[in-house]
Amino acid sequence: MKTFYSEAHRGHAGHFELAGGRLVPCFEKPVRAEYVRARVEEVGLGPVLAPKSWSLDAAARVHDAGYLDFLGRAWDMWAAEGNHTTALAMTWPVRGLRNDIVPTSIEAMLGYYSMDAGAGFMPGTYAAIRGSLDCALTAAECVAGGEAAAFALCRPPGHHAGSAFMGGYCFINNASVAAQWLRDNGAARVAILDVDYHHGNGTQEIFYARGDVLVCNIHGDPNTEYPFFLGHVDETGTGAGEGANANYPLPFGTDFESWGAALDHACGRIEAFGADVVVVSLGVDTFERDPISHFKLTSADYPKIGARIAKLGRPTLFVFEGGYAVDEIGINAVGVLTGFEGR
Ligand code: SP5
Ligand code: ZN
Repeated sequence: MKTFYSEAHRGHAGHFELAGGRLVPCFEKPVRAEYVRARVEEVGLGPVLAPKSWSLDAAARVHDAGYLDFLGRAWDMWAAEGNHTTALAMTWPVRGLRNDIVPTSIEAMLGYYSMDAGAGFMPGTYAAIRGSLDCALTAAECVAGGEAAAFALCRPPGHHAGSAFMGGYCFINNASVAAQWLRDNGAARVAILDVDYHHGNGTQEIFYARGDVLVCNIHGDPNTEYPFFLGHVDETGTGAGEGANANYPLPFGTDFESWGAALDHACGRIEAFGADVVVVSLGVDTFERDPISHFKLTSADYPKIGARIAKLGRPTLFVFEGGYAVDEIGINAVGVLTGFEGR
């Protein structure tokens, strides 16, 4: 299968993030995409191609216009105030504060348009966001054009980004934009299967009231794991979307036996739904040695994930999300893809 990769991701290189009350080096760093790309080449998965350039029209189908505008201006506004390092939010409009007035200063806008302090802006961040989006859309176009599968090697990732907020290293929800683009270009029913360790709260929010896009998430139990405030089993969709959202929260220490049973169940849902195309939010932070996660999948398990998804027999778009055990990230992510191809 083809891989789409944009060099622009390299300019999104934050220095630090807040974790455990300290500033620590960013887990989400450029070398992640480089290792995955190197592994794609090493195993001969297929060509690694630069994506086409896309306008924001497709993104605007799932994201708020003011939010997209903010993404394009955030770094310049931050730098204009004399800042030189990562732009991070620190104040949020939680319960009891007003969120009906879009603020005008960069410090306020960072909080207004984010769910946490986990998505920082650097000078090259916006170009990286656009390059990541371009990868998702160009790969979606391949799948819509009749290819069995394509891999969008997106960085930054996307699944925590909601219609009007960033967070968890994510800015534009690449998988959601691609899913909507597939809906707008011939697919009547789309399934999103999110196998990243963290619940894809942004994806769930975007499609929660929609019956034409099934969202299935297998993830760490939100009672104890980021993003904490979404991802419980009782979230099954609303209105026309009732029954079109499925969450599989699993406890710390989950191994492939239990994780694979959840995957099997989710695949059953996708079959019953009758998806025309499957979008996989492919995070590999389920790995036993991931530095920020608590599942116990091994490198030998990833090809089995791909093989199970292939059994669905549907055109499949893989969109890269998380995974922070940098040494193994290529083996694990590409393991899913080679497993899908049956080799
Ligand atoms: C796309 C994706 O996987 N985003 C994940 C965002 C996770 N943000 C919370 C990170 C918490 C890190 N805790 C570090 C503990 C290290 N011992
Ligand atoms: Zn994750």
